[in-house]
Amino acid sequence: MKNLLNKSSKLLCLTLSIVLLLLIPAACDASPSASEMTESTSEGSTTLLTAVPTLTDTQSEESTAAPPTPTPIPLVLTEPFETAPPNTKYKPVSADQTRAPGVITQAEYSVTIMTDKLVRPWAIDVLPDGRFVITEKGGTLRIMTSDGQLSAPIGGFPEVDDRSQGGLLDIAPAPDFSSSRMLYFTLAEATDQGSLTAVGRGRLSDDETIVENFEIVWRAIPYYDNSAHFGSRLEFDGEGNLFVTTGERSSLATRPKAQFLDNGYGKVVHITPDGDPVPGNPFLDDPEALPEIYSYGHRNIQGLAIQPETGEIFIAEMGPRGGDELNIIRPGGNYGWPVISYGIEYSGDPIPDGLTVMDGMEQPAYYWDPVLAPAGMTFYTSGVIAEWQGNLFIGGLASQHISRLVLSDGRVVAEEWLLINEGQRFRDVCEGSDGALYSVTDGGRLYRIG
Ligand SMILES: [Ca+2]
Repeated sequence: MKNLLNKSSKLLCLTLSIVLLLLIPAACDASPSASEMTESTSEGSTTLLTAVPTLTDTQSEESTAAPPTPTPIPLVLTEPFETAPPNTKYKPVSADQTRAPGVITQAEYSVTIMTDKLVRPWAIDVLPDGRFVITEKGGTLRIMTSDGQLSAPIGGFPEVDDRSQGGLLDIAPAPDFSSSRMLYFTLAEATDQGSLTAVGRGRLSDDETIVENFEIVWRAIPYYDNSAHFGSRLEFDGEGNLFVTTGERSSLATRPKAQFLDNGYGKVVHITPDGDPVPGNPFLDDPEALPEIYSYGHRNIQGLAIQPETGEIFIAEMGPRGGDELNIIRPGGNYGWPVISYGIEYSGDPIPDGLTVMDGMEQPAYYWDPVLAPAGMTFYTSGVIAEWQGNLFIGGLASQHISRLVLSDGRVVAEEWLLINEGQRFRDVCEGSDGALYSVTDGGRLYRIG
């Protein structure tokens, strides 16, 4: 293992032109007690490994104990991290919609490369026992222990289209994994008719050498023969159903389908574990619509995270040249693509009429220009690094850093860039049971940050 100290704090402090102190109540509702949070900034992580409750522990605590008093977390704000000129001349609808003030983590943390032996990893998640499950794009699963021991590749999947942006994609252990051993995946299913984004599931065998009885439960129809914009992410909501994200398959022929409800392209869908529409879905009464659809008008969604306290659904989607978006998903919402966008074509042409706002279409909560190329993301819930609590961490591909977003009432109040000197495309981020962040990169690395 290679140990790297985070030096970005020092570098950025030199560039501080303005230091503001903003007091924001910590999102403490489902977090460790205020005293645990205070301890966590001054004590070693070894002690805290056992002090930090899991989300389940916390939720059960909530039912018996009074909510902890919110602790003010001072944010040291700086100039925005982004200094490059934007690709477009578009203006945000509000000043906080892009280029938020910079913020710098005050707590000390270390950055460790746990392994560099992964082969095109795409997603990382955590099992109830704290071990990590990691998908590899070519169609294999790996398991890693908290001390970095990596399993052999685990198979059992159908043929995936792993060209370009396809492959075995996201993973989510079933909420009852401890008893069922069921794992859920998204993948680019390869067939003679072309490929599509699919949701499948299988059981991790008792000896952990294969995913057994794999079956596909949902397909983002129709099939199409290319290898781009599959999305996708999936995550269980609080009721045991799945939110799943897709992409619009990139070509000029398929792009308009994001605006129509008769197909699975450029959508957030809400399905049961069997792949059926969830009762209450917004388009159940529309005979023209796929009943699984929850929101539409998306381009290519590779980031999904459900806010653990409010249940709000946050997604990050790839924009074209400029115009990467952070969206908070409203049932039935039209998120605009390809009618409105804060980006332009790679050629420099507008998309298609240079519109960024339209009645009946949702505005992004936040956008990036130039792009981050946002991939997997997670909310940080632990109290180990108290100032990160409630923040959203997003892996950046083109940008080659991890973006930390500080949120307040659904708005981005500050953004920090982490791991800016690693030269890695950060594909997914998750929170470990030890309260550290873990991230896999296209280069095959798994980082521990905490
Ligand atoms: Ca949009």
